[in-house]
Parts: sequence; structure tokens; C-alpha cells
Amino acid sequence: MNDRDHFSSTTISESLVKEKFGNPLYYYNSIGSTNNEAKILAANGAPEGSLIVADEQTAGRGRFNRHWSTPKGSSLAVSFILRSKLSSPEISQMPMLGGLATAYAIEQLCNTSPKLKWPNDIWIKQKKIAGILVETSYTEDLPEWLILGIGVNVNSGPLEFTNPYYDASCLADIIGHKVDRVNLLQQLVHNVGLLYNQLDQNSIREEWQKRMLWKNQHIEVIGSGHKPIEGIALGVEINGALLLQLHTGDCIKIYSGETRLKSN
Ligand code: BTX
Repeated sequence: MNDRDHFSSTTISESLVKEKFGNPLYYYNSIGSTNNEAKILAANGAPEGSLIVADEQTAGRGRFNRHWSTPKGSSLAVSFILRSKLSSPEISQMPMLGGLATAYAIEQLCNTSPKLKWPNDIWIKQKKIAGILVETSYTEDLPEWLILGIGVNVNSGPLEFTNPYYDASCLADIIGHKVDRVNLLQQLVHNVGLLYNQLDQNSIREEWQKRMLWKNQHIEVIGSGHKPIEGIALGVEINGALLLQLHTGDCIKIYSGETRLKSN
């Protein structure tokens, strides 16, 4: 591959012609956040399957408004607008669906095996490579639309990255050569389309769990609404809740938080 890849509105839309999602395609050379743009478009009636893609994000967001770095010309930053499958159980599976679709695309194109870190990260070789951000809008308690945002470090890692708890990397550094972003995006869009038909089935949970980081290991869960909780990570429920076995032997379900490995 050349140093400059061929990531553009034309090459992307051509690659997505046969895909369930990606039409219409909104492509930006640079934007604040694809999820923010997707929200505006969704509020203005953009249809199911609309896809927002940017070559650079200047204000990319993670959960809890944390910064997400998307350097120009080297990452994937995409947001899907989804409307049809919006029952509560299906919405709760969307972070798992996004993680699994990303893991499959990496497995298919990079010949490496990503791990899924509860609730929304993709890690390879103990480093964070990608993240998922799902946001939903409700009108009178009914879901109106959902944004599935996915960020992947493809040919460069994040800029100015400091995190005391983990390291980050990119696919190219892990596999030793550059990755074609158009191909990776096409595979990702394809996988989201396939998995969308499997929502509310056990298969998404099972496949996610096969790739679960720190399964059966001693972890702690840090959450905004509770004190850190330690236990053994047993797996996930069909709605994405983490199953944690406490030292008492009791098993509890956790719906949000951050996981860290505990050294024994
Ligand atoms: P998160 O809250 O789990 O991760 C945010 C944390 O990850 C930050 O606090 C920082 O430490 C670290 N971080 C920042 N940038 C990177 C990076 N490029 N690689 C690895 N670690 C990083 C994860 O949230 C969800 C991210 C979703 C990003 C997509 S991109 C398309 C869409 N648009 C948008 O604004 N967000 C989503």
C-alpha cells in the first residue's frame, strides 16, 4: 500500500454498494464528532442505515464525554444511524454488536485475534485499539433513533495519549504493515448489517463472550454509581450486563462501569 491510502467519499461509497447500510453516506475530511453529526442528521429525519464517516475528528468523544483521538488519514471514525430494531433488549445489545462487528473485521483482514473488553473496548495484545459509543434518543419514553459510533486506530495510534491504566496502539503496529481503511470499513459495515439481523438471539452474546478479555479472571469494576467491586468475570448476559462472581460466591449483574484486571 502507498503511504497515502485512497480513503474518499467515492471509494467508500463504491465499496458499500452491495451493503445493507451506508446509504446515504455522509463523508467529511474533518469534523468535530461523527456521533454529534449523526445526531443532528437523525433528528432531521435521516433514514435507517445512514452512515457518517470522517477522515479526522477534532472533538471525537468516548463515554462520559471523554476525548477520543482520531488523527487525520489513519483511523476509522464512523457512526451508523439506526431506527428499526429499537426494543429495549435490542438496544442493550448494540455495544456488543459494535464490538463484535469490529472484532470480526479485524480478524478477517488482519489475521489477528482481538479481545473484547467489557463494556465497549477492543484490545489486542493488552492494548486498546478501538472503542464503541452507542447513544439513543427517546421521545416520550420510546426510542426514536440510535447512533452506533465506532472508532478504530488503523495506521496510527492516538495522539497525546496518556492513561494511567492501559496503553493504546493501532492495527499497523501490531501486524507490521499498513491496513487499507476502505477495505476495513467495508468489512465493518458488512458485519454490522449481518449482526443486526441476529439481534435478540443468543449468538451475539456467545460470540462476544468467546472473545472476552479477562474471562474467568479476577477484576474490579469501577462505576459512577457504586464503589469498586471485585470478583471473577464470568461472562455477559444477553442484554450485555457483566456477570461477576463475588468472593462470597454470589453472582451479580453489573450494567455500567469500567473494568480493570486485579493483580492477585
Ligand atoms: P471510552 O470512554 O471507553 O474511551 C475513552 C478513553 O480512551 C479516553 O479517556 C482515553 O484515555 C482513551 N483514548 C482516547 N483516544 C483513544 C484512541 N484513539 N485509542 C485508544 N484509546 C483512546 C470509547 O470510549 C468509545 C470511543 C468511540 C469513538 C467513536 S469514533 C466515531 C464516533 N464519533 C465519536 O465522537 N465517537 C465515536
